[in-house]
Amino acid sequence: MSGDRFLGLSAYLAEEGARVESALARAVNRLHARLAPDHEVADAIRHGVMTGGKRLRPILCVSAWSACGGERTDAAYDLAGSLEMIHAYSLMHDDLPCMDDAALRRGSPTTHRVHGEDVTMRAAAVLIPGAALQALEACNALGCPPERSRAVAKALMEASGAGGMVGGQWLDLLGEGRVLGPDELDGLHRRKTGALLAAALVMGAIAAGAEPRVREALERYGRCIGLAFQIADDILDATASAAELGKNPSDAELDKSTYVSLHGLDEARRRATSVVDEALAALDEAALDAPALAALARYVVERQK
Ligand code: GRG
Repeated sequence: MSGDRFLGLSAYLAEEGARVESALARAVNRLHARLAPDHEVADAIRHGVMTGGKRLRPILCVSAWSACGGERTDAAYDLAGSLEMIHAYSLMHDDLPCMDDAALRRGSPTTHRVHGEDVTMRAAAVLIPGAALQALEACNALGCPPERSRAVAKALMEASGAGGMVGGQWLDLLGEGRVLGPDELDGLHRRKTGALLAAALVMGAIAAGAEPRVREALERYGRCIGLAFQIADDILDATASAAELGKNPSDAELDKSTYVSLHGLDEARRRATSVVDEALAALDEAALDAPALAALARYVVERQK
């Protein structure tokens, strides 16, 4: 679906979501083939990757790839799926008793509640190199020159690692039971949630060979929607029930600082709107015909789960 055929966000999310699901099913099958004797781990991977989710990161990646002139082939969705594999591993680990000790995720029992802690830890670990390999193989299939493939894999691993998601999670765990300052909270979420969301845009742009000006604008867009996404998450956490969100426990129950606890509900809403405006301005700067990316920026703060 190219920019000029954009028929609204609901249709877009449904169509793109279905193609992401197919890519993830291919990814899980590839891992299963490699893991043949260890069925328990394979089943836990399937549970962690295939049980629901909005698939926002891969949809953003394919949207950026397409906005930069890439064709929506299966390989493009395989590339995008690598982000969801990292996201899925992080949620499987995040839900473990040694972290958030969650019983429910996406309206279903968490992976360790179904498959046990030890199996879940191993299954999630398989997804990390699996995602890096999948990103590289997808770049090859897309015909990317080697330096582009390397840059894509680097963007994925940097966003996932100590300077990104894992580092942010670490700060999050250290911050439990303590009131964080506004800069600390921004820094934590820039890493924990924002880095992977921004990488989704950057990976799509790099793979498509976008010029630096466009890539940088998409990265700025990604950072802004990363922040907007987290503020919206905190607002939902404070205003919706566990049943509506399909997850528990809430951040308040975990004694974590949030944008709502720090700034109040009205100011959190104002900030979310303001960073979405910044994201839309970044898109304008890039002069991309990308109605899907504009609609996704609004969706990030308007979503109900
Ligand atoms: C060893 C310190 C250490 C960390 C391991 C567990 C971990 C790595 C990272 C956790 C990162 C994490 C939980 C980030 C939260 C991201 C987030 C806001 C998740 C919800 O994302 P959605 O709304 O979820 O996109 P769906 O269900 O739609 O996929």
